[in-house]
Amino acid sequence: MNLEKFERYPLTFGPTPIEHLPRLTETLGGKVQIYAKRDDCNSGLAMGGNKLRKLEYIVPDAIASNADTLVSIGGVQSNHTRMVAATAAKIGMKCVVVQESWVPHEDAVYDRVGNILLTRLMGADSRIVEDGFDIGIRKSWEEAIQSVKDAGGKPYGIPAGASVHKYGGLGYVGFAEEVRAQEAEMDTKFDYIIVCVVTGSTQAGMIVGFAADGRADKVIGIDASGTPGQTRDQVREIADNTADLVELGRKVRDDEIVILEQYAYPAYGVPSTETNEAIRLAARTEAMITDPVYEGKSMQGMIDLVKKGYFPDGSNVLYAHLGGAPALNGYAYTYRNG
Ligand code: 5PA
Repeated sequence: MNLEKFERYPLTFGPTPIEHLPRLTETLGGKVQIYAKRDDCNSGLAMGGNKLRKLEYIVPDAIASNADTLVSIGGVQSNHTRMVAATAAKIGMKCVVVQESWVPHEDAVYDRVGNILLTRLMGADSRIVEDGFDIGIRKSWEEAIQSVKDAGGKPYGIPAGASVHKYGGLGYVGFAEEVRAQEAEMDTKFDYIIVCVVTGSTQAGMIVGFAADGRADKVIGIDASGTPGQTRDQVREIADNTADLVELGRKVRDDEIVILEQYAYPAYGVPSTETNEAIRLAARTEAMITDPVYEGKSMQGMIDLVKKGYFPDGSNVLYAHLGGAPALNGYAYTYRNG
């Protein structure tokens, strides 16, 4: 495998810490050891998160294209558009982000706080549109790219979650290499990796990265999209493209793409009672903050799998914490009593 041949523009602090979660481990029975890899603490750029690993491999291409404006897309409380706005500010480009109405929200300040507040603060031109949830290539995004051209600018398009971008999967190949190095240092091996999946490049990158030592099928994707067929297809496409790029030397097998669909209910961006219980448990045992859209659902999935005995006794489970806490502000009413 060859990741080193790709240029990387540093946006993160470096390798993210792996920490043991002893109180969560004990609360869930103590038979499975739970650890977290803290990609939510990966950078000083506007609270960081998983998108920065991806964008590190995309920025050199954006700079080489002579673009002056990054153009991307997400929901109103998108973490990804916050990270694109941060990256644009950091590299001295302009930024246009389309914020689609992906979530049927109830909170009065949903479109003013959290991610979108930070995005606006960093100077991005944030455009709210009515279109509903869809992880694919969107007309609203293509129109935004065209609008930059019409105004005489040079756009560089980054699709939702930086996922179907040609280099979108590389960052999380790097995650797998980082975990292997940390395992050697810690003298610990992780038997399973838990990851939230929506637009797909985080898990697809991990699958390719962990395929290198034969454990891609131990990357357990917890779907939070509620459209798992489309997410799975996108993971497959990105994994194939990324495997070619880094010269994995073989195709990713179907059984190496593990996505559990049963935790995304009732809908993308809407937490269930069980999601909220998982968010509270992680907060109250480890002060580890997860959000109702993404990480709360993967936390819910991991907790349920531990309780059901999915992981054999003695397993070490690594929860990939991908960020996303700013969105909690858009759910102030839901959590008004904690
Ligand atoms: C997101 C995505 P993928 O999209 O790479 O599958 O990652 C899922 C994910 N955790 C997991 C957090 C905190 C995330 O932000 N967020 C999107 C966004 O617009 O923010 C791309 C959907």
